[in-house]
Amino acid sequence: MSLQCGIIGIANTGKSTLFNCMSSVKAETSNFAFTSNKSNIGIIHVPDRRLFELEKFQPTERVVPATVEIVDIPGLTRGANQGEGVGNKFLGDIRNTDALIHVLRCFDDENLPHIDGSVDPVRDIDNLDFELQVKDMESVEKKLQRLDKIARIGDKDAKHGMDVLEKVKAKLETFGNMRDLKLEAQEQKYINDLFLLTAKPVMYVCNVDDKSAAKGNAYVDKVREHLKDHRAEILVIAARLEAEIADFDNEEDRMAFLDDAGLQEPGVNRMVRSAYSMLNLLSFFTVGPKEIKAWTIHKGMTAPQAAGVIHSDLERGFIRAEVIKYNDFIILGSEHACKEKGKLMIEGKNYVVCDGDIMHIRFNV
Ligand SMILES: Nc1nc2c(ncn2[C@@H]2O[C@H](COP(=O)(O)OP(=O)(O)OP(=O)(O)O)[C@@H](O)[C@H]2O)c(=O)[nH]1
Ligand SMILES: [Mg+2]
Repeated sequence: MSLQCGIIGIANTGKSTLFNCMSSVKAETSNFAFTSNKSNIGIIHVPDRRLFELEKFQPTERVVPATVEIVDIPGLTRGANQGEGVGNKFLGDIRNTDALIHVLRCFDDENLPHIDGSVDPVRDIDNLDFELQVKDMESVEKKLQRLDKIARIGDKDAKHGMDVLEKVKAKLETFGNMRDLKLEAQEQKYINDLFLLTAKPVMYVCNVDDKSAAKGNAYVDKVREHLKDHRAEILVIAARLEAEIADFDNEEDRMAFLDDAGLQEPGVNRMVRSAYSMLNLLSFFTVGPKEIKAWTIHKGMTAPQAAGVIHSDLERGFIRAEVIKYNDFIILGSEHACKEKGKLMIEGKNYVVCDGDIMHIRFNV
């Protein structure tokens, strides 16, 4: 279930700073544009309070959270599509990701000049989108030429493909992103192989000054206004503050610090959870004295498929799943109590696993 979420944005918006708050692998941060010259990959724990709630009722040797892979990609700039800055190479790194976290500079800092001269997150969104659109356009043009050749020798299917690609082209030419173009399933198949950059799901992180961590600021308002017709998620995070929070070893100090900033939890926790859900992932749990563990599956997976994530034998020899809903377990306090109250469900091969299901797989191989 190795899905990747890429952190993108123009130079110096705080991408690496955010990445470092989450990852034990550390990325280089600096206030010079284009100092970063490689992407950093980190396996990040998905914060899930429920795991620790479960532990209160079932003492265990270890608690294992779900993980997600996050890539910190160096800043893009105008002209990246032509290899400006270090851009070109990184467009390739973006292609390999499954979803994007777009970090926007929404803070003033005289000591940190913006590469385009002023702080304007809406302009930055448009600039970055444009770079990706140009790149997608290249992919589309190439495929159009290919299909044109086959269409000329009478291939009807190629003609259908060309019609779809022309639609895509029109979208990109008007500065649109593919994620906003609704295609039928039979149209989608003509572009799946292109892995278009502007088709990837995206969420926006507004990196604000410390004081605006809880409520946002005027830059954030502009971003919200600009994106109001898109269903994109917008998070407000103060990256520098997050870095200080991440530095505390002591949980009490951390809580006090968060409280001062008007926050209930670190913003990066929200960010990782949103990324997880944007990737269409969810967690089910296994709960026992050896281990309480969150397992990652795609939304829509059935009980045998989910069992296969634990071990292929469990899928092959799947007999049934015993399922307790997280809330029932927390309210009733034990598997035994859930059974007595009829809250332990016996589910078969077609059961679609829900987020928070506590599962016990019966199998035979
Ligand atoms: N004032 C202020 N400075 C910040 C904030 N977040 C990051 N910075 C500073 O901005 C500079 C760039 O931060 P990075 O995290 O390296 O930015 P980046 O987006 O990874 O930059 P590139 O990789 O070069 O694109 C560093 O000097 C950070 O200390 C913030 O919230 N407020
Ligand atoms: Mg960086």
